[in-house]
Amino acid sequence: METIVATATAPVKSALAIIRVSGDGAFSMTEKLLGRPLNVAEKAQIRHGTLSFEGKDIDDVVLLCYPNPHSMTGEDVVEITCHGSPLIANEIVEAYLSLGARYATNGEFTSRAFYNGKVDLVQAEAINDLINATTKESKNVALLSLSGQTSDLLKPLLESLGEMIGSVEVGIDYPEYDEEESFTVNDIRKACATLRPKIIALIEKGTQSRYLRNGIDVALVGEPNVGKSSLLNALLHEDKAIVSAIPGTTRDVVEGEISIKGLPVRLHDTAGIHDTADELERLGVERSKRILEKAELILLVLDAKQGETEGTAELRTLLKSKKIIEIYNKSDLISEKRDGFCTVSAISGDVESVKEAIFDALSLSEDVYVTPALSSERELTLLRRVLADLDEALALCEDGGSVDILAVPLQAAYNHMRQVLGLDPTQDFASEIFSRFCVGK
Ligand SMILES: Nc1nc2c(ncn2[C@@H]2O[C@H](COP(=O)(O)OP(=O)(O)OP(=O)(O)O)[C@@H](O)[C@H]2O)c(=O)[nH]1
Ligand SMILES: [Mg+2]
Repeated sequence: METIVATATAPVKSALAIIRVSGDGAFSMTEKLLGRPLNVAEKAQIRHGTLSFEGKDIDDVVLLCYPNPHSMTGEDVVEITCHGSPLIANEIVEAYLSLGARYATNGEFTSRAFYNGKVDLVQAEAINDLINATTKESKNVALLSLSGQTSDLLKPLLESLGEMIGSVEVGIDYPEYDEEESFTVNDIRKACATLRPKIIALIEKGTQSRYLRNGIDVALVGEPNVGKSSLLNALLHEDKAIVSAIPGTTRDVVEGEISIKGLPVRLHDTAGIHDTADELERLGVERSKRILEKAELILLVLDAKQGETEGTAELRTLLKSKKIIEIYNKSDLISEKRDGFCTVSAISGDVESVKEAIFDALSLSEDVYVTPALSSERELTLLRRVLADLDEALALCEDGGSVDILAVPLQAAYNHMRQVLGLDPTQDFASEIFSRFCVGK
């Protein structure tokens, strides 16, 4: 394979930097820069020395040499640890480029690992999740996927579907042969009916885990002056959004992120939604409406003293397809709390119940933190297709379809399941995934 090179650490001053080289020329190029043979045996070896190019020393480095196939990519790999100056790291990369290596594209190290069978697609995606995780809990779940535990959820289902298809095909190809062994329509119906709830459970678990992995967008919405920005600031413990007694203070969407029991929650404070002749305010209201579309959860803020207003009723109609939590703010101005509502005082910082309400609204099960799940959009889309294929097979069973007609949706379900693991790697979907990685991964 062509030799690729990239810096694996961020281009900032630090104690150390790491450069990664992978491919057929990884060892020979390194030997040229080191001025002596690496003598890499069967297992990973450590070397140290000075790298120089065209008669000039670049840096004293430590080299980790991994011979194929015992490396991350499955190819010969050298990881160079140098002093952490971006200038040194660049010089080393340039030296390899001059010797014929090519700069790695986004995610190319991981994609080589995938194509060389070192990781499946679920594990490859987990590498990206692990690095991008913003809470300890989402990092832990990514680690489970990387270890292969997530892929293992699917493998037994894939096997049983594979067996079913195998025997359906025997029945089609050799109708006269061993009738005992081949599946009848009734057997297929039973097998699909057993598989179906398992796929549904995987989708449900994945959807929940997705919240943990990607976080959720929560919009603070309400009439002007009810205290949306004050609530944002109280939740963030930060004086982020401007607060004033003048209605229409917030024009732009103000954002901040908090972690609620490890769930990354992105809060979006919006302009008070109402009809206004003020051009700037109107633009703010439009922007707020766009945020409402993408938010998974809405905090509909009301002024506890004012209570229900016409504007709030209109907002509720506008948001009827959304999950809403109603928050009565300014509880310090009323003498009695409203039962059954989330009543808070942003000004006094008493907003813990809002965090609890956000968490409860998602009904996350406890095990979402500790068990693996197929939770990327790609994985969930494919699982939904598997479910649709099984439903089609079941519908054909009901219609009295023959075994050979049933083979079509069963094969489709099988292929979609294999695609989750990347077992039929086609350039298209795999390369789309790796393009989301950064260079050096
Ligand atoms: N007494 C009391 N006043 C509050 C509370 N929260 C906010 N306020 C006051 O209400 C006024 C409006 O607060 P903001 O946070 O700017 O309200 P908003 O909903 O963001 O307003 P717009 O951005 O104009 O839509 C300010 O004077 C705040 O000090 C509260 O819990 N109690
Ligand atoms: Mg505001």
